Amino acid sequence: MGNISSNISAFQSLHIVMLGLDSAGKTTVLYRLKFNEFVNTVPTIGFNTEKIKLSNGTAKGISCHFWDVGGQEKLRPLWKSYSRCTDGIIYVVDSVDVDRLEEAKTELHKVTKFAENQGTPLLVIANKQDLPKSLPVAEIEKQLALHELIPATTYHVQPACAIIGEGLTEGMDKLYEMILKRRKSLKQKKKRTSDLAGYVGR
Ligand code: G3D
Ligand code: MG
Repeated sequence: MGNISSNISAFQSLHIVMLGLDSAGKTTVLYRLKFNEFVNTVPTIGFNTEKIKLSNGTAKGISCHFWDVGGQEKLRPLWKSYSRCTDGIIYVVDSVDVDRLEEAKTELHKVTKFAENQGTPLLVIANKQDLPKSLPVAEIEKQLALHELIPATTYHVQPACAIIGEGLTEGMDKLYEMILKRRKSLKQKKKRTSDLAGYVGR
């Protein structure tokens, strides 16, 4: 891990966008990560943005610049520009809102298909696991058809309860791990291309 993590300096921020249908719990996740406590939210009109130094897990000390974009239908056209060329995408799902899982799936697949997002690591947060009727992670994964995402997408599904913060450290650690792996493989690819160019140029 030592070699890989040295690729992200203490002065560099990861750029992370948080998407998901309205009321999934995105803003609750954001402020839970920032203040380590529950903050009562109001529906997001536009976006919230916060720079947060992660305080737990293997990603502890890593700075992240989060963009939490409103999930109401009229705001979803904004998702394309906010998710462009980010280091990671967090997609928050309300695990109880069974009626809107199909809609959540459609919107997620749309986002991962944008050319600039291909290969961007994806953390799906199966939120509200504290509620009695919440669907288990395997069911969320199935209903969102994550196995049908374009092959370049690496993803992890994390059960969570944003209100008490359960699952968020594990989720961020997984996302960080996927981001490091991607950076490493992009670096290797670049090196191979330049080695090849050098060889051909001889
Ligand atoms: P959004 O930013 O995705 O639109 P919010 O969602 O963060 O504003 O949350 C929407 C509602 O879901 C809020 O309740 C919030 O407290 C609740 N919520 C968020 N995470 C959880 C969770 O893990 N468990 C439970 N039970 N509720 C959660 P209100 O009542 O303010 O609408
Ligand atoms: Mg919000």
